[in-house]
Amino acid sequence: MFDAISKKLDSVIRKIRGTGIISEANIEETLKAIRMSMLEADVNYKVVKDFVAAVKEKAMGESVLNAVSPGQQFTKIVHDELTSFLGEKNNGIDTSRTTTLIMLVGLQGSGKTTTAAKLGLYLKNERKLPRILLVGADTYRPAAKEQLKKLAGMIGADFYTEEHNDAIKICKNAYSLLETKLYDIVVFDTAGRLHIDEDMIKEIEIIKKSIPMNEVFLVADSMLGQESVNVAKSFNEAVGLTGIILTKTDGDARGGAALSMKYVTGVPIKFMGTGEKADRFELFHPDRLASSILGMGDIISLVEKVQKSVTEEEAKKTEEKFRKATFNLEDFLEQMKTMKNMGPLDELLKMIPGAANMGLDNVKIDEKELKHTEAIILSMTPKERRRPEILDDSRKKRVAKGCGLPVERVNKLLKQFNMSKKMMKKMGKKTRHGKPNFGQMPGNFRGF
Ligand SMILES: Nc1nc2c(ncn2[C@@H]2O[C@H](COP(=O)(O)OP(=O)(O)OP(=O)(O)O)[C@@H](O)[C@H]2O)c(=O)[nH]1
Ligand SMILES: [Mg+2]
Repeated sequence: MFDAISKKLDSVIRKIRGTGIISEANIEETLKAIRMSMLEADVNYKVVKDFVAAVKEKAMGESVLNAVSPGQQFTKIVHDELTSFLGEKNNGIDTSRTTTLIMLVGLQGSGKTTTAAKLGLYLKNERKLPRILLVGADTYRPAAKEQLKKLAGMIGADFYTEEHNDAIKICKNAYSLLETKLYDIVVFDTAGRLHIDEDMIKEIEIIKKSIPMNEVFLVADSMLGQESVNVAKSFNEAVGLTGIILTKTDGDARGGAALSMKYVTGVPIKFMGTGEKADRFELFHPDRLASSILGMGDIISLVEKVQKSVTEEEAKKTEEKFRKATFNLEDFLEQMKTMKNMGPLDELLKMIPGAANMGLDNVKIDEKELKHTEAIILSMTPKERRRPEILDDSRKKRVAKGCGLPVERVNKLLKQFNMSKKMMKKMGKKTRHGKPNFGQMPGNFRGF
């Protein structure tokens, strides 16, 4: 859903990021392009206005730093503003209490009942909180309680409701169950209306006052468009929201309107629904979205993936080797093995910043090539692997024969190795100035 806004802003920012000199004219031009692309992505017009004004003010007011290019500096300003637009890093929900009480509110059909089950399943799996109670407090729609009961059964949660129309009483009685039974999570599913009306607001106001809710989440349909900002505002003023859950992000909404809710209300977007099934539910990552919008690739995911396959200590050792230029073919081989454990290379490539830009996102890495590289290195003596420079013509011939590949292939590998060694050394140095620490990544993608 956020692809459209990401692509549009990315192309605008990319243009200016590489710019060495920034004049008032090209700032104006870029701001205009930002404004257009945000409006096209359905971002609320007032939000766009504020956003652009804030970027402009900072861009004009900041003195030029020597260490980075003006384009980079400008990108940083946009990134900061984007973070305040989308929100800071998000952990979803604090579940450190004995019992976490969560109330879901929202318009009719926004996805509250489905989300009650999704949230339960998520907390059960991700937080290892097995004792879940879902409370059916929608007394307006006839089939609502039955729907929730079924979902509760599906996710292995308990269900509570009463056969009358007093939603407040149902919630209070459900809460008093806690005196005798321990639950980790209680989710209260409330009724929705087509439009925000007084009765509905009053009901959820009283429920909220009667029970010490830890979270009040607005469940908002991302297809709602521009109206979503007003909806979020009204609910927030009435009951004080602690978070927003965006549903139906798998649809074709442009996303901008939904994202505007956070900027207008200050209430963070916590989770998003990505499909009808109970497991189609994820934490919302504003920081990752901001990075991907600015074409930085899903660098955090990449780093996490790398961290899983390689310990910090190993990474440090590798980096040290790069810096001291003692990195040899044995390390190269080790590195390759680590990379193999990280999954398909083309998937990793997609996550590298700017990969799409370089046309790398569709590159299929030939696993056969990798095997050849491995075969060549394995045909070398340990001494040759440690000191590739001793490989003269006759040694190369021997290696080629040993692995059954032409000498040219051996030469190609050595050339690649030398190039990547040089490049990694350069990147390792940049680390000292606080630039991206690519040196810590064990995979030398470009080397193959
Ligand atoms: N594709 C998709 N469908 C969803 C998602 N979340 C909910 N739905 C669907 O949206 C419809 C409405 O969901 P409900 O959970 O019944 O919505 P509600 O807010 O409880 O509705 P009321 O109780 O009538 O106010 C159902 O058909 C759900 O399957 C989502 O993330 N993606
Ligand atoms: Mg419902």
